[in-house]
Amino acid sequence: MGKLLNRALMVAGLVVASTAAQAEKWDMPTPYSDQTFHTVNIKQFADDVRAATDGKLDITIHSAGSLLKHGDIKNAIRSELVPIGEFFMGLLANENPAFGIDTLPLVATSYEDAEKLWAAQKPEVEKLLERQKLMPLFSVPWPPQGLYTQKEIAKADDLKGTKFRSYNANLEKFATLIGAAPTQIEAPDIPQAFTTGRVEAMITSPSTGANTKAWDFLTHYSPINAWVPKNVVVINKASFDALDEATQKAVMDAAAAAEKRGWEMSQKEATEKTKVLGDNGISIIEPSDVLKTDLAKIGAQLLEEWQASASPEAKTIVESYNQ
Ligand code: PCA
Repeated sequence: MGKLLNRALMVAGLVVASTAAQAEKWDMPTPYSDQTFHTVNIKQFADDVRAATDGKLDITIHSAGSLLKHGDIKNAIRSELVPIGEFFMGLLANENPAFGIDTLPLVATSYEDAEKLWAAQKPEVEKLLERQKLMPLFSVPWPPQGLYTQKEIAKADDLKGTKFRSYNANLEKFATLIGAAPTQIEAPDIPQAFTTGRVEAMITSPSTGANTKAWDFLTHYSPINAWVPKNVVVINKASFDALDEATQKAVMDAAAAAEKRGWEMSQKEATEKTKVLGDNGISIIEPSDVLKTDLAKIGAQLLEEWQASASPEAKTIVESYNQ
């Protein structure tokens, strides 16, 4: 809008209308529901950007896969169908193992390790995404992943033959190695998949268990803390470059705050949501030594297979993580 016209509008008292006309409106898809702490966090991110830019950049969150299917979000950002979005980083494990290293059993099982792993992973993820003209803005972990079942599991063999809900390639391999039958199901579809009998066990966080009301269809939870996977918020580089400098700074500042806040929220969730599971009648059972040993063996086997097919980027991550 021309300066003169702008001035005329101001004089006419139409400043609000003129600001609204200049506002950049962005749609931001996420596969996860509104109650999910990641979604609460990105809504705060959008609010922060809106406040810092006086409404010039107005980001609308579309939750639970309502705008785009999980598997389509990354490519939609790439083609600028949407400028920004959130997804499960390990969903790209098939594209490059570097994206899925945080979904390997027993590599990083605590928040401390997860933070170290992200520090090692981030430069490689940045490089890989840059080739697609994408930029990671921030990444937030889910609470450590636990085992949900319809009976008590004393050893890995007890899972043989179970129909197992999966969310990415590494979890699928894990389920196959324990002799279960994996099926890929998105988080919002979990309740229906269980009630219709498509699946009967899963590995996910206390957050997703509580958000999907796991007590309606599951009886046992075992905090095996197998891995600490992450979501990532990715932006299209051209969309970002098209913003003026002050707006770019607002986005980067809000992203840094969201990453910090998200890690804190995740840690709080781990305790709070485990309690919610128990309060709603799920038996929370510490894994037996036998089960732990079984899982460690399967984890080692998976890691070996993974290393045999690891990309140069993935190898770099492992080396820098192990240092
Ligand atoms: N919840 C998501 C990803 C990992 C998690 O804890 C899910 O189950 O799909």
